[in-house]
Amino acid sequence: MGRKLLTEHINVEGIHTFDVYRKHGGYASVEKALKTMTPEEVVEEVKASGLRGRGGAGFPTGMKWSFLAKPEGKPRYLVCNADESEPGTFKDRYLMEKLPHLLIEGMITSSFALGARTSYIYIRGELLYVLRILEKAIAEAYANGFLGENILGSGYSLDLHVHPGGGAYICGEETALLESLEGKRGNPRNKPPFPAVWGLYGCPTVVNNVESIATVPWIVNNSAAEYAKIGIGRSAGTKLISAGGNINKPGVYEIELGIPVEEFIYSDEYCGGIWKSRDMKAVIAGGSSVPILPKDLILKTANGEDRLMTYESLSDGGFATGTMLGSGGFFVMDDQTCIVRHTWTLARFYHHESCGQCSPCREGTGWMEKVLHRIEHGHGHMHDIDLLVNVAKQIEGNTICPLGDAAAWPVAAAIRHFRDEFEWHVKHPQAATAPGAVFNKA
Ligand code: L3W
Ligand code: SF4
Repeated sequence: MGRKLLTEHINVEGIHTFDVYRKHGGYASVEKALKTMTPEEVVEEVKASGLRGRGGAGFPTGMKWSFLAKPEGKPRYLVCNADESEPGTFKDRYLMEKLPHLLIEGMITSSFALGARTSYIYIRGELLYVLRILEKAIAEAYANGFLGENILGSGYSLDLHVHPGGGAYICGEETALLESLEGKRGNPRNKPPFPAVWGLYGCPTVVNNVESIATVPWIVNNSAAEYAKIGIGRSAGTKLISAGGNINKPGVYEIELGIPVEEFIYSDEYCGGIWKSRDMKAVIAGGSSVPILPKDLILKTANGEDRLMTYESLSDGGFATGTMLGSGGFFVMDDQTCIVRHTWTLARFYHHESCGQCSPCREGTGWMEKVLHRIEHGHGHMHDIDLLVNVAKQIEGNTICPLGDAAAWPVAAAIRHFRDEFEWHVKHPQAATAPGAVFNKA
């Protein structure tokens, strides 16, 4: 059994309540940090742990914290990005629903480290029931002296608010989130300046994912050195993986970074293999925004070694032969899955969610969706396949925020690895559009 740093107590009855959480060691990091450490020492500890952002980009958390500007007379903010909307990703929802106090504890300890006096959890609007759970837990934390004025007599004060989004995927992008939190339309800003310099209301702000913040208590309680021992190299610690698709045991798993992908998919401790004893066709390893890989490439790296569940191993060889750990949305497809239909569905999603600010994304996502629709529905031409590759290339790297890349990569990767499936749809429109029809190489 791998180590569980976040989810060790997740199934304890009543763990969502303050009393039970406290009995299981909850809020110890707040006591330790506020009573025995300086904010700078907490930042240094997180930096030394090697923790990387768990929202998708994997940016070192402690480094982001140390970039936070400290101008005279301006407040600093910590904002938790709980706008989990990435298709295939549902680990933050699980964590907040089951362990709301873990996130609140992480918010207090992290806010102390950053010198924030007001902090926010921006939660996906559709997760209204989780918002209620968090609000109740926050009220308990206030009632027990862990939030509000002069926490534990330390002289440090913090107010924590939960704010629901309005249902737009783009508000998971950190600067769109900040715009939305300010009450405006959630349009991403140009970066730089990064939020660490110009964030909420023009003030220095750290935006961190739920899982990243929930990891801070363990690091403060057990030390950076202990955390860095878990995992492999620059992929330290554990990671929550949302496992879905055609597997026997879908769910959220906390894994030690570094286990082989094959073990994750086929062992009974995790996904339990492919359902109905079918063969595996492909995997999206890090949420819908990352390149899809066929079976042989998800199990082995470009050098023929076992591919591991780490940031480095999953991206080995670049996008030609690798993918990304991303947000940890691990989606497995069996041999009965139609890649063309799957790609069209994703393209439809990104087109719908594009905010429309930049033309390569606004127009390009629409074109990709239309062309994929006609291939999937039996009206495609052979040149449409290269047209898709071309449009994806025009989007990639030419947009304000990563949504453009996120829309382009899955299309480009699907064609790179499954071109024969797209060609089959064009050559055999009637067969391809028959209900349940799937191209099968064999
Ligand atoms: C200060 C600098 N701060 C970078 C900060 C930056 C941000 C973080 C990472 O996209 C990815 C995206 C999705 N001074 C800095 C600096 N920072 N340089 O570091 O920044 P960046 O631009 O690499 O990424 P991002 O904009 O945060 C996130 C991918 O994640 N993804 C999406 C997941 C979606 C969810 C969801 O629904 N909630 O998780 C999945 O793979 O495509 O590539 O904080 O400010 N010099
Ligand atoms: Fe909006 Fe797309 Fe441009 Fe991002 S890339 S700012 S979603 S139009």
